[in-house]
Amino acid sequence: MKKFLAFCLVVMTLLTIIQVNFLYAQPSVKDPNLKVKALVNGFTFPTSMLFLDKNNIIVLEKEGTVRLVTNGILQPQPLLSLNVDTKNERGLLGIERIGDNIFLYATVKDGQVINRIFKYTLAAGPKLINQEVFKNLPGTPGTNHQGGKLAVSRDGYLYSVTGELQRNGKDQNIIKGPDPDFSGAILKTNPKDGSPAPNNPFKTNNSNDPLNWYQAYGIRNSFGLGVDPVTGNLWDTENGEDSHDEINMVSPGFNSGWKLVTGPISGSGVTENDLVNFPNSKYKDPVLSFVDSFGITDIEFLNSSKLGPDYTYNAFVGDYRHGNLYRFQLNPDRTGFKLDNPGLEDHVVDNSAELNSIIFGKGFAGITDIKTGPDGYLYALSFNDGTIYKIS
Ligand SMILES: [Ca+2]
Ligand SMILES: [Ca+2]
Ligand SMILES: [Ca+2]
Repeated sequence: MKKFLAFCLVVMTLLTIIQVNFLYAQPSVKDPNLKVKALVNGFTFPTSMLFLDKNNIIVLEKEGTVRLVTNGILQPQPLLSLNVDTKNERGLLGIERIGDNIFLYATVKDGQVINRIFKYTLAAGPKLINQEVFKNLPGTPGTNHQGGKLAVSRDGYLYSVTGELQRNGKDQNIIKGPDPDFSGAILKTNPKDGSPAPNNPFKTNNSNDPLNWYQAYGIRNSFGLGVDPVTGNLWDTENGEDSHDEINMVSPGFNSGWKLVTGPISGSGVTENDLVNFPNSKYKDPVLSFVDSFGITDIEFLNSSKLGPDYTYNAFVGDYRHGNLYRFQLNPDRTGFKLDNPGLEDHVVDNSAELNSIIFGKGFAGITDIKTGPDGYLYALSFNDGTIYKIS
């Protein structure tokens, strides 16, 4: 009987693999000089990845497992298994490295549900040791909009983003709402001790005031942070409620406008005076927004010339629902995109013709992370087929 059950399990696993391969077509890229191929698969709902060096990649699975890929092979033994809350968008979400420290962003239960940034020491093996609680962030009441992406500034500080969590405070541009509480915000933090980065835009007299850590607020939800390697500017992506996913350049003090504004403020029925305006804050329209909301996810600036001069330092953006990878060249001062495709002069993607004009690749099963690899090629992590794709 046991043998028969084991046999059934094998058959079911094989059927699942066949079904997954059948459901998700092989992705492709438009440029005939480039190709996309699966580097490694077998992940369960992967959310973020980190290249440790040219041989090792760490991949996070939403359910709390930290996986290691060595020389293209997924190692059976996980680096770590965290006990995380996985309801809806909660889970193990973001990873970054600063020097010998690895930071992980995860939703955990500690009395109540919170988002927590853990700090580890990266040891030989590789191994993650010396777990510390680096920062506690809110995780309720919303089970969606946890944020979770991490990024490293050019001057070595840690960026993190937490979504609005269905809160209604000053962070959400509700003037009479509760004071800032780390929701709907992008933070810039000293990786050594968790203190605010020294040049943050909102300095207050109360050292416990969350505003001390802020780079930006009025963020609805973000699945993407990216640092432009040429300028050091931080960019984010945000998801709209039922319209206007956004791509933004995040200057220090940026107010993205939620929950009074998504997309351009001109169509929102409010003015900048209706928003919560902290001293040194600045509302700005998105560099580009999408009338249709389909889950714009990660943003990466290709930090290499390996795909040819036309692609060097271009911005690549993924989405969840269509499985597309979009590509943008930047304007001369790199504060926005070169938008000469017909219909994009209004900085809004209104229809499928405009959308098609920015598609670089398609057929991915929900992109959650995009990275420049140590070899200079572009890598995309695909959520529903659990695969890392390489574009070369
Ligand atoms: Ca906005
Ligand atoms: Ca348009
Ligand atoms: Ca990324």
